[in-house]
Amino acid sequence: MPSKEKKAELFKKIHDAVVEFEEETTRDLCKEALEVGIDAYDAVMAGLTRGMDTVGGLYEKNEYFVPELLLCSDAMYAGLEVLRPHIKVKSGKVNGKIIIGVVEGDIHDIGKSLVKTMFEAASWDIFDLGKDVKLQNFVEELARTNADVVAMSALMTTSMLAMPKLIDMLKAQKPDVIIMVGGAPLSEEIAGQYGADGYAEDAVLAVKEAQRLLEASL
Ligand code: B1M
Repeated sequence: MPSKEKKAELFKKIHDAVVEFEEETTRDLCKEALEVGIDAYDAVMAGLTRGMDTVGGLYEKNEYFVPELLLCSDAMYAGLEVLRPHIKVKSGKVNGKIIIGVVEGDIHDIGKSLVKTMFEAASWDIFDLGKDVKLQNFVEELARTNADVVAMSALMTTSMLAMPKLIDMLKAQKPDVIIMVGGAPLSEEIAGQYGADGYAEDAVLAVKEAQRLLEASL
């Protein structure tokens, strides 16, 4: 096992590579992290995701603009591709079927992809609709798959406003479907106001909450 210092050093390097949009370096550092025995999930959270947090701060300070955000996102995704197959999540007593997507008007899909990765690692059946998904597409996918859970993501205070309408549409289609919402502008309180069954602050908690809600519904 790597020392605490070695881990911290590699996380910092991964963070910096994302911030400096060095796609190839991010990929290589993530491979190195796996080779030295670092947990893949820790590398995602302490390296890649922290990098994106810093990028967000630079954007807010007008030091980075949309082109830089796109390049940083590419670096983040390059690292995630390396780490994704190695992420382990404890499976619950039951694993369900889940539809996941980013609501219409919103193209931020990094968080959604992390959530999807965690559900994959927990052996759920996943139907990923992608980003900027028309509300009707969620409803049609629910009719097609009869999924247990629908998880919707939004990163903007504007796009999240579509969620209550979508929740009504989904509940009309399948009254007992479990609906979860997430994304930076959401909160437990807003989820309740929107009529969602669950909310999760991050990708790992999303799996735990979905497992809890599904077990409670059986
Ligand atoms: Co834009 N963007 N962006 N952006 N972007 C934000 C969101 C913003 C907050 C930046 C800012 O102004 N401070 C702001 C939104 C403001 C608002 O709320 N109104 C913003 C804006 C304004 C915009 C544009 C309008 C900019 C423009 O064009 N002028 C435009 C929007 C276009 C559109 O969507 N229609 C835009 C575009 C982009 C890029 C394409 C360049 C790029 C996205 C690339 C991509 O996703 N493929 C981008 C990025 C990278 C960001 C920031 C910097 C980072 C977002 C991110 O990936 N975070 C962001 C600023 C910030 O967040 N500080 C910003 C990392 C990710 C891991 O976190 O997505 O929160 P997050 O996911 C977490 C949790 O939230 C949770 O789990 C995840 C992992 O633990 N979670 C869920 C997420 N979904 C969940 C679903 C669940 C459960 C948990 O289901 C149950």
